[in-house]
Amino acid sequence: MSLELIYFKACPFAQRTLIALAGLGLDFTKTLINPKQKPEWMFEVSPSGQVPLLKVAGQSVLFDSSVICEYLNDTAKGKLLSADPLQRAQQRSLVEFAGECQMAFGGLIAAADEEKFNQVKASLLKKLNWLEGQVDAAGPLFAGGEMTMVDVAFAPLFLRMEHMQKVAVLFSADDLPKISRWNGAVLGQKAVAESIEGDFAPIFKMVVASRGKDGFIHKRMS
Ligand SMILES: N[C@@H](CCC(=O)N[C@@H](CS)C(=O)NCC(=O)O)C(=O)O
Repeated sequence: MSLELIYFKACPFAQRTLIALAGLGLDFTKTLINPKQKPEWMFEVSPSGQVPLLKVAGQSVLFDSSVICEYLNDTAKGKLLSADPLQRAQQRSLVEFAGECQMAFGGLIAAADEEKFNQVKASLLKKLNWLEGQVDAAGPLFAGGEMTMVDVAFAPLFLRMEHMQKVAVLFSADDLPKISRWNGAVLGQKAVAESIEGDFAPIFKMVVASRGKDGFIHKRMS
């Protein structure tokens, strides 16, 4: 069955699906869309006009990264999600939470000045402090040695946080030791590396220039 991923290069939600595809070893094709020139057909298959989209067997289209990742896992009979209903639901909750953290991170990029940046940072850190208590004590990944959907969902955020930390400190390894270790382990995963096309630094720069033009981070990067 053919799988075609429709995506934007800079989209963290699309990156989740790329990680799942690579991690599960599935064959697929990619169709890159320019977010400023979305083709008309996108709105026919996606009510929000958002990526990622997954076209299955050339006809059925799925939208929303968590749904796509779950479908990919089921199709490949993967182990990214637990077979136990309660554990699976807990993983799904964390995938949703990863989306909330990602949105908060978007607020850092958009922050107009340092005061706003610090406000958004405090709210993101509150979420990360809670998350710190959920991470497996032995690691290296969220729930131990095997990659799960929780790792897949947080990987795009960790990649972006790594680039943000080069211009504005969010937290140190002493503040969030388990997350810091987990972050490093996730970014070291082959599937995560494969989901990044070339150097991510210019992609991050482009996102900052477009979503946070003349804002606190944009000025620091220029
Ligand atoms: N909940 C969605 C969010 C997807 C999303 O926010 N996609 C953004 C790019 S990162 C998008 O397509 N934005 C274009 C738009 O809203 O017009 C998912 O997980 O797939």
